Amino acid sequence: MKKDSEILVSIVMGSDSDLPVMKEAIAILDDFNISYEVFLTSAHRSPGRTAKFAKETANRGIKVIIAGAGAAAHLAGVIASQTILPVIGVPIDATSLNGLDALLSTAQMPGGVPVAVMAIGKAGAKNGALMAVRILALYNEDLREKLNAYIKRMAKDIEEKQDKLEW
Ligand code: RP5
Repeated sequence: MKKDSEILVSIVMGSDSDLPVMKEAIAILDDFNISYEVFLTSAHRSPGRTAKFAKETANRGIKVIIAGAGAAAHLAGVIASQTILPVIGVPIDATSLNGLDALLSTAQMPGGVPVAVMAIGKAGAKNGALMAVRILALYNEDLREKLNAYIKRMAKDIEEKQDKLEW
């Protein structure tokens, strides 16, 4: 268990059913060796716990929050309304609307309370973590090098796939 002062990113989820999607974010933070916590709270089912978490994050040394939620997803927005930390929202495809509900609920914030919204589902969770890495890399040379290496590796992967492509 990491001490609070060592945790840079908080991954928050509205339900344990969001974990399979949010594992994409966890994998990226592991890759970049960034310390994180995973916190379960719901804007609707546990509003008091969510408010307490949001108000305490900045004082705990957390730098970025990634909030994943599905359905009428208010988690990222409610957290953003109670902290000055950057909040990245990940809409999760949890209902028969396939995440469109969560996308709109997360993105359509009123002016004054920003949430950086990613794509629906696993790509969004992965990009949420990569966005957190980019924010942290602003003040960290080592992370900048890792990010550049990650981007080069993606391009190389495409070239290698081209070489193996059969049609
Ligand atoms: C949201 O409702 C959660 O973030 C989850 O995506 C969705 C469904 O939750 P469960 O009914 O699976 O717990 O608040």
